[in-house]
Amino acid sequence: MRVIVLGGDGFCGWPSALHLSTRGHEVTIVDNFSRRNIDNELEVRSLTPIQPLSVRLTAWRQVTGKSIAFERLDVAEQYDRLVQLINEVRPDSIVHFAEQRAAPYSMKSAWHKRYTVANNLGATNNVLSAIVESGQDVHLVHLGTMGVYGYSSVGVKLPEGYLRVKMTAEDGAEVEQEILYPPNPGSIYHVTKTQDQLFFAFYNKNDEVRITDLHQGIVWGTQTRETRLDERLINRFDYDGDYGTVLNRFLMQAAIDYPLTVHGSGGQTRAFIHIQDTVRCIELAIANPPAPGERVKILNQLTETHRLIDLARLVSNLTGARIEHVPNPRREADANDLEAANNGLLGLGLEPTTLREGLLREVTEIAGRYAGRCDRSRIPCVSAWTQDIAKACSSKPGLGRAKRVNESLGS
Ligand code: NAD
Ligand code: USQ
Repeated sequence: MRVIVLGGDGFCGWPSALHLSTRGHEVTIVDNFSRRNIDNELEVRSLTPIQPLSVRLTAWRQVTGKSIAFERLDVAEQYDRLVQLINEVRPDSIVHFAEQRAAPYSMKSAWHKRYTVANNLGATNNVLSAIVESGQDVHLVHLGTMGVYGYSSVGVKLPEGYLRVKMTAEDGAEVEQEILYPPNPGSIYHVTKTQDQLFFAFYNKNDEVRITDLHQGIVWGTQTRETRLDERLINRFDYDGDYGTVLNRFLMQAAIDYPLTVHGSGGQTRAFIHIQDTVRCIELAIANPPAPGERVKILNQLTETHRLIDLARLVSNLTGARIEHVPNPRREADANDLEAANNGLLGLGLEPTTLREGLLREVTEIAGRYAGRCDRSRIPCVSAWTQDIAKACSSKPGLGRAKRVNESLGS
């Protein structure tokens, strides 16, 4: 198949592009390098020494003999070039990773909120509109998030996207309907993902665009079979307070003898998936598009759910790292239950990598090996969800973070 990977230089996009290339697909990466520019803005760098994309692509050709094409393009801004590219490549599928994906970054300041909304909604609407304008039957596979549901399973398993509800009509009759599960976003970034869902529902209804929306949990791990082939292919590993996600942060913190930073009680339960399983899910989604005229296919892309404090204990038992409960800069429930259905991808053949088998390898292979590249001053989470929370965090500073919390709100 011919596949365009939007955001193919990023953490999920790069290993997905390599995996699809390995499986014989003709891959074109699109990226505007906004993620690399954000590293410059935040004065951080990936823990792993990621190479410029041209070096990555040359290495891939040298190691495997396979070519991946590249187009530098802003999906949210350069609409005409996007249409032109679709007309030239005539893709069977487009995989859409090209969004600003960090919740803390989206909450740093008014500018960051507006950038995240403009970029993410602009990109999603552009790709859908461009597919329609091209007149081609392209299957769009989008990376959404488990965060669209909020994080409470209200005593039942979160379904895959849709909820059957019963309502009572005026005449007392009972009416049944299936609706999108009520959105309950916890950050501006998560708001954009809930709004993406409405774009999908509309373009699917109006133009019969075939769409799969993958509601992914927190991705952990770094390497996949393909990115391990040569050090020039190494994937990015974000550890800073804005982009680092919780389990990868714990692994890195353990490797550099820094306390594991649990926000609040650690009773928050979240969904997780290893990066190796992410790339497999993308392959499965591409191979199993919805039928023409079928509604948007929503699949929950997670393999396990865990309470954060349990993860911290697991990493601590494995490495001897100390756990520190720090004030939570986010407005979120201090504890929640979370159970979610993931039958869709399991049914298509996903075989989950479990935390227990993968954790130790991550600590030694990546976090330990590149620990020397870590800038400890970038570890604290400095983006507070509200002014009041920023003040509260300042009065109870954890790990010398108070000053920078205030700075972030002023930016
Ligand atoms: P990332 O920031 O590493 O990668 C995103 C890539 O898209 C970057 O290379 C960036 O430069 C590019 N990009 C952003 N806006 C663009 C635009 N307007 N035009 C062209 N390129 C653009 O993020 P990631 O971790 O790889 O996440 C990819 C997708 O998966 C996101 O949509 C995210 O919401 C979703 N997701 C990620 C995780 C996770 O834990 N990383 C979990 C669930 C869902
Ligand atoms: N947390 C800590 N300590 C830390 C960092 C975070 O306790 O050092 C807590 C946060 O307060 C939060 C939880 O860990 O309760 C998860 O935070 P995170 O940064 O790991 O993940 P999140 O902000 O939810 O975002 C990530 C990705 C995003 C994706 C989402 C999937 O960045 O792109 O959509 O995971 S989900 O969580 O299922 O919504």
